[in-house]
Amino acid sequence: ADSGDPGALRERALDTLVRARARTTLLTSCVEGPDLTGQVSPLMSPLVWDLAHIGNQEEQWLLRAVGGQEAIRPEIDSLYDAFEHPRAERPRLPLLSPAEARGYAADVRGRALDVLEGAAFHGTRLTEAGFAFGMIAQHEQQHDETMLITHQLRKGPQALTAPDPEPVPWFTGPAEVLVPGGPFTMGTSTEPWALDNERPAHRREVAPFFLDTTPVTNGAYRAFMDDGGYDDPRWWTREGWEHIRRHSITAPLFWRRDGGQWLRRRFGVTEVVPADEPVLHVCWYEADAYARWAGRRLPTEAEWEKAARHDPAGDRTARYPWGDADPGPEHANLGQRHLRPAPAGSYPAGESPLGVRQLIGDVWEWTSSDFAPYPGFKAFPYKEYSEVFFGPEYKVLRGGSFAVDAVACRGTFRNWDYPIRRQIFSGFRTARSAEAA
Ligand code: AVJ
Ligand code: FE
Repeated sequence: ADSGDPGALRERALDTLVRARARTTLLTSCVEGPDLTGQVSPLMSPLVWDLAHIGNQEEQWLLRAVGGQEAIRPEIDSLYDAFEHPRAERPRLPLLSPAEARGYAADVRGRALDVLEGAAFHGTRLTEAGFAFGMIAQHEQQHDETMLITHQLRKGPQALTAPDPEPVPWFTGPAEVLVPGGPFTMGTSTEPWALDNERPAHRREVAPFFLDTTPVTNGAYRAFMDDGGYDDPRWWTREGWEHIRRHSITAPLFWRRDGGQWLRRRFGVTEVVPADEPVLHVCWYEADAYARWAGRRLPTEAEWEKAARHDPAGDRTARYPWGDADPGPEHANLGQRHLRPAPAGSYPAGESPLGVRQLIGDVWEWTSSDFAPYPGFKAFPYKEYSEVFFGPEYKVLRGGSFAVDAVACRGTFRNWDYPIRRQIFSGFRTARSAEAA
């Protein structure tokens, strides 16, 4: 974790901002022309919108709020305000061109690094431990993940490459792990760059339950499909059933049947669906239906976090399943190092004290929980990050995916989306309550 040493904080902030910008640059320079300015789906922004929005958020928080500077181009704020313009209408706005957007983001970054140079890391909540710099690096990385989703949706030849994760032997450990009941500490009041919805730390009672050791694999999901899972209303909620019928959904997004096998399109390349990989691109309704078919259920958000952070030996709650160390390549598949999840059972060094694997990285995991504030929640620094989304229409996802950078991934980190969404890098694992003996 961070020391309070300003030199170390400055270096960490700089390193994190530089890493984010390298990824943004990669994602916005491997395609050109209409692939930057056009729209692949009404669900997504043109890549050039994300790029200038990243710069605009950085300008608002690091230059204006922290640095006390005047707006560079106040007239563009509204173009890049996510609430003023829904994604579907963004390609028709008078957006900055790719060259202008690059120039603007680079200009803002240059000035932001000057602000960082002279920043104090205490005094206000925004600057305490470099919070604003961490928040802006997380914001950029979140948009980098969004842009990677846009790349996955894009038709056309491959533009991105990355090495595959290490192959591992088929996982033969126990299918599930018993998480003992009792209270644990959920959320955080001490993680310096944790966002508002992760706060404050509070005690949560969780009844004993069993949790899958690994995320549900494509092979396991195929068994549900082959058993007629998509044709049997018993497994689906009413809304889920109506949704898959209306949209003729019969397989995860990007899958296509080819004779006896299933193929999927992955960043411009078609491949046979690998049986041992965590299932990806399923919506909450599909995850929930699979779990019911399997005689199980999705874990609650509190169950997920307890499995990821709580060590029953000593009643300790850690930052990550493996302890308090920042994520390294041995712990988890994060940061777009690979363009796919690693096989189920990978990363033994990242397992929890109870032996649960791949809670962090690989695939976002749907939970059964609605997105709601913790007791004592306070919106900070703006209501539009979390507060306006609280309510039953959003489901919580946990743990991050291969497309999430370590700066935006913690045992406490909360993501949310509509239960119909599946262009995101979403998978799941299942749970069951432990019966009282
Ligand atoms: C937390 C991923 C739901 O992408 O809508 C980006 C993150 N907030 N800019 C989103 C976010 C403002 C947010 N999610
Ligand atoms: Fe944003």
